[in-house]
Amino acid sequence: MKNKIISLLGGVAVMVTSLTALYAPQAGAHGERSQEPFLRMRTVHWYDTNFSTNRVAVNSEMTMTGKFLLAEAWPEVIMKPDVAFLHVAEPGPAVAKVESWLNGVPAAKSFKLELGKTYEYKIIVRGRKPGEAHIHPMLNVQSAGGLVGPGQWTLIEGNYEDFTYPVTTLTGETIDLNTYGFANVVKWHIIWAIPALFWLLWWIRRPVFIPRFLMVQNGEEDALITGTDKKVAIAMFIGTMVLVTMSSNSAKEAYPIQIPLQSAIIPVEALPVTPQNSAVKAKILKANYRIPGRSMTMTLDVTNGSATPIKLAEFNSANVRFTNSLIPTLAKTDSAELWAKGGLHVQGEPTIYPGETARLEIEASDALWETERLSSLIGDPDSAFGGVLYFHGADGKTYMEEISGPIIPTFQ
Ligand SMILES: [Cu+2]
Repeated sequence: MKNKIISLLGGVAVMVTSLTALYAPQAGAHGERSQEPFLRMRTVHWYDTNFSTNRVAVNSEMTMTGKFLLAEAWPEVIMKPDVAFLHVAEPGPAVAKVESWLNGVPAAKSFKLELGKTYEYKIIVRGRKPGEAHIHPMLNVQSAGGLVGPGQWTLIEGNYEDFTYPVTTLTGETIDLNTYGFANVVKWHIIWAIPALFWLLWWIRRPVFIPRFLMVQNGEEDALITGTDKKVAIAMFIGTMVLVTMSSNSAKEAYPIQIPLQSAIIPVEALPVTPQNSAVKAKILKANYRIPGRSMTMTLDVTNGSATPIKLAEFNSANVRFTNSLIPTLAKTDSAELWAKGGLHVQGEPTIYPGETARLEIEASDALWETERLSSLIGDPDSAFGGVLYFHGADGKTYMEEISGPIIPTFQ
């Protein structure tokens, strides 16, 4: 009876396991939402993101441009962007990066960036693998990982076989990076695999582990390595040295001009601080996240140091844009953005006059808190939020101010 139950349970387990093989839904994203909220809310504030197109043919180009502000509230637990590299986040080799620029400086190497400063980037990519891909600009920070910007669904059309990546080397030769050196890589892997495999087989053809362990235990370790073993080892050593010298010589012959891989860190100047982003100051007095309402409330004092009346238009955090419900003219800026339209409610006098300090009670609510998995910030040992406030001035300019602070969850 007992055995019957066990075999029945076993059968069910096998069936369930095999059924999971039939259910393999398409992955709709590539992990950007699984990043901890503090990594998205308090590191890189991306804005003015623009993709030149959302359809790109294999071998044609798409340009991503935009700016980012590095948060002053950068989390203590991750490294500062002392070594940062501008790149693209994409699911597999959908596009190939052709060029990248940071504040007009070529971004082929890493940069040392400063917190609280603004940078402008440009990344040019080339369509590679046909299909639909979610593509983002990304800042890789050493030991912090990839911090991704807004993503756009991009259709890559054409044939994968047609992909080429022509570049002109410093010696004036034009090569296709997609295939360049591939045969050579395969050849040298095979050449090295032969002695490696021989050496492995030489030892494992004899009894391993337990018998050898027992021989060592019995004091017979001298019998483990024979005279032939020693001769083969010497031959292998000499052979390896000869092979290393030969491969080095053959590379020098084939490529007489060589330079090492470049790995320096380039200095780059941040964008100059404009009066727009220094004139308005905001101080957070209190912030709560209400779990059932999926809304965040903040009390803050805003000091208008500019010469024009201003109104709070947007709160932007982790690439989610909450816009003021009372300013209906605010529009979607691009197809990539996550927009909580009318998700920002401001209580109190909406206009702040020059020289005035006003207390604002604001509420940012939308299901995006949940769908973008930002609400999990309440699970952090250091529950804190960050973001950027955008004020619209009567002079037509936009005034930005970074905000951050602790946040307390409310469960009712
Ligand atoms: Cu994505």
